[in-house]
Amino acid sequence: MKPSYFISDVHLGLQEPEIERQKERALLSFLEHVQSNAGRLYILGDLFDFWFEYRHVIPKGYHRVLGRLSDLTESGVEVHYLAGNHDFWVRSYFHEALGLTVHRDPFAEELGGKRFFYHHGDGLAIRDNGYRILKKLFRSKINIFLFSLIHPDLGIYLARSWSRMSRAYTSTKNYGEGDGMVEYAVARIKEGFDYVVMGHRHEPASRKVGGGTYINLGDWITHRTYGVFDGDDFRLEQWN
Ligand SMILES: [Mn+2]
Repeated sequence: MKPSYFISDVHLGLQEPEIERQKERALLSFLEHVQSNAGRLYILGDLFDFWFEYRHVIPKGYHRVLGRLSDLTESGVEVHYLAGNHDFWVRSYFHEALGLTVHRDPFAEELGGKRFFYHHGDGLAIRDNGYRILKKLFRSKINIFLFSLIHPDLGIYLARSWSRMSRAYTSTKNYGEGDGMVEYAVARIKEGFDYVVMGHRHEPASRKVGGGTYINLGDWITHRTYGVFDGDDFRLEQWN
């Protein structure tokens, strides 16, 4: 089988323009590598620091990455995109224009005879009811509709400021072992999954637990890590 590649938390658009250019260059070369080697690519959330898709408008500045994703699917690579907490508002564009398979919720599948479970990783922390309420508000159809009526220049400006604040806030919280992700993975592994793959934490991790493996893909802000599964082994590597 052709290997499958996994990334998460690229957070395109988060940093200063010069840093964003470097990150984009690295991501484009990674995607080129994926195109010539992979059977599948999994993007497990927060590809963008903020993405909102209007009926007729998409955020500008990402055409190279979007074009490369479209090249991937055109050349026969299956691309799965699981929406994260920063890019939940994907609508039909990624599927209809770029050919990706979009998942809004955690999903499972069998890959090379192994059972995989994918979850972005948000909303699992113990005592994080505040976030769980916010998540319901952000995902509510009526709120999404109301937000879509704000002019994009204002809407995207507000959302980007909010997104930065939220990230600054999240990074001051240290959930440590209480981030709920390992516990969640252990529960899925008990149900019979071999691999539970997540992002969101921005800290790469690969840990054997109870006959399975918990993977955290890290991020592309500081680590530039990705996962690769060739049918036998899941490896976490760094893209240079
Ligand atoms: Mn996240």
